[in-house]
Amino acid sequence: MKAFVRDSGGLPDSTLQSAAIEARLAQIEELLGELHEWMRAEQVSSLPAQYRKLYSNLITADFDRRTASALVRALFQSVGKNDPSDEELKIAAAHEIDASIEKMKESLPEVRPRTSGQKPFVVALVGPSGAGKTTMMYKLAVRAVLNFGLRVKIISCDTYKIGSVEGVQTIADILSVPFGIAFEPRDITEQMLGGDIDLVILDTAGRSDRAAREELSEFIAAAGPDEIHLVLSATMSQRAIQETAALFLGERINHVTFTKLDEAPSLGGVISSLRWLGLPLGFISSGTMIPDDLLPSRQVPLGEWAIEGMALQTPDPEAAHV
Ligand SMILES: Nc1nc2c(ncn2[C@@H]2O[C@H](COP(=O)(O)OP(=O)(O)OP(=O)(O)O)[C@@H](O)[C@H]2O)c(=O)[nH]1
Ligand SMILES: [Mg+2]
Repeated sequence: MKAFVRDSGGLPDSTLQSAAIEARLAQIEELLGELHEWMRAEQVSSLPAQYRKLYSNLITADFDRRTASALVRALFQSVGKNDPSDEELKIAAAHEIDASIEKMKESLPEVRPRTSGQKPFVVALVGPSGAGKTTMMYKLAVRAVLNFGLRVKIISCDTYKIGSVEGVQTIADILSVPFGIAFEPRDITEQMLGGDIDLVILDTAGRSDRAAREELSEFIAAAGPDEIHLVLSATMSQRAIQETAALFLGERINHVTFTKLDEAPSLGGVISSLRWLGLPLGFISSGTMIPDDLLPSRQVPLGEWAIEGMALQTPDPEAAHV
């Protein structure tokens, strides 16, 4: 037996030592995390009762502790001396939440008509499966046509699922929006040729295995998007948002667009994750009506919805759903 080998599993001393150091570091990290939590809780526990109540309401609404504590302390700094009523505090909290979130300046109104040979403005949608990308593509297309008079083409590079191509064909026909299907990245370039398209909305497949992500990068490179939205569902847990976002952050993402706000029991997770992702909120989708259930983030009173609950729209009986 060699001198440096111990009985325990036959591992060299250096390996055992670094494993021990790693375990110790993990312990210290955990302790520091707990200490931070405790300090945050202490900072909140010294505040007047109405702020503590607001803090626990935010936690119940799925805000993470860091965000809830930061919001409540900022509120106390700004309105504390006025001794606000519960109602005033709620309104101030809604404002504070909105002010703490970056919201995108919508680019569709700024898209100019293209002349022959000019590349269209390209908006790409990426994200996990079932997040609502394809639905968002239709909504954005109809919004761009109806509100801004743009000549739009939708291009789908999701050719994996049975029926997905036929689905796009059918819905694009119903909505009277030209469409293209890209089986390979180079198809995208061909689909964008011609001077009669101002805006392309690119839908991608919601697969997240490594091969699929590499392929996604190739599609994105071929499309050269002006804007990439990471589409996430507001019903996802913060942990799922964190892990999913990590998978897609290799792409040059500009905005996070949230769907299914109508199905989310609370919005604390959406707001907290926007803060730690550090990306501006793009669009909001709150149902399947086209295009009514789509709002650019600057028109969304997210703070009010988070505090008071969302006012659901009265459904338009004439509206198309997807
Ligand atoms: N309630 C609700 N349902 C939505 C919303 N957006 C999309 N959906 C529904 O969610 C389901 C999935 O939407 P898709 O648009 O197909 O999702 P996707 O991201 O394209 O999914 P993959 O193509 O599988 O990656 C569909 O049944 C949509 O009707 C929304 O804002 N609210
Ligand atoms: Mg899809």
